[in-house]
Amino acid sequence: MTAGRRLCHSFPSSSLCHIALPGPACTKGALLMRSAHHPIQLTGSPKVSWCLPRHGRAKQRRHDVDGDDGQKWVPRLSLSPLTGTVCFMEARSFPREGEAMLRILGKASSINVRKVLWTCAELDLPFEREEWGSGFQSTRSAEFLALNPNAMVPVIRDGDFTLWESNSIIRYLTTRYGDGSLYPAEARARARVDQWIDWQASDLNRAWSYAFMSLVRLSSAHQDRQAIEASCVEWSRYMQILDRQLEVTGGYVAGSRFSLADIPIGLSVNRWFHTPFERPSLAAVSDYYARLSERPGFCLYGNNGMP
Ligand SMILES: N[C@@H](CCC(=O)N[C@@H](CS)C(=O)NCC(=O)O)C(=O)O
Repeated sequence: MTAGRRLCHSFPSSSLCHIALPGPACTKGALLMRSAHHPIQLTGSPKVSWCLPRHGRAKQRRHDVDGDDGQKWVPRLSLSPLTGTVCFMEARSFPREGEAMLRILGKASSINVRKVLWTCAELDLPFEREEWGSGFQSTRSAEFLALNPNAMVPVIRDGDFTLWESNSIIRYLTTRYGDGSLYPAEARARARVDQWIDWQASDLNRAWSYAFMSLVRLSSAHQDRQAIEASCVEWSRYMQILDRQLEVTGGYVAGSRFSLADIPIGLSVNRWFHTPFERPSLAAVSDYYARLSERPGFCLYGNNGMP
């Protein structure tokens, strides 16, 4: 899927909004609507019109739009975090008929692939997934190594653009397809999100590595008792840092609202709860896990029984 032109409309206070899609523009597009307190009317060429109920809440509906110039458009509505009403809308072109959809290469059991899958769910981004990695197609094949010389999943192919490294992929997808709410553009807000994403990939990941390989993967190369103990102690120490952060925000890792950082961190918390060892009790982490479990994307790809 490739991004095309964007139309953006803000309408903070009007009670009836008219959005003109560029015409002739729509063919088999989808109108993706979330909840709204104001009626919204979309008009396009050919004419598209649609109204949301005044008191609609947390609804998500798709409507096909037919057009005639080979382009698809996806209007999106965003809600104001303060009022809960629609405050912003953008329409984005889908690829032309016959263009490739986003491809994700990697097995669904991989924590790094699951970061990408959950991000797509948060973005309502359609994708095709192919099974690559141990147990499936080999990442050591010439075909795969040409995409990622590290022989690791995930890899994405977005049209003619190939990218590896899970955290770079989720940043790319939210930058290209998001509306700024998951991955803010403002420098300090973005840096705060990046800080936790990088912390997960470096310190936290390194801390759990030996214990996870031993206790979950049952690797014969990871059975040294002292090394397991040391890894568990270090992992717990980092989780206490996370617990203190969550006590401060009272919500999510980078602040009071869900952000891109919650995807790698949420998957890590899921791993913490699914690894069999004596964990210290961390109240804020437990509350956070419950909060994340209300999100459909996390239920599908995070808290789905896999460590
Ligand atoms: N830093 C990489 C690490 C990727 C990674 O470790 N992938 C594992 C699966 S979680 C892998 O590809 N293992 C080899 C295999 O399954 O064949 C990323 O974040 O994308």
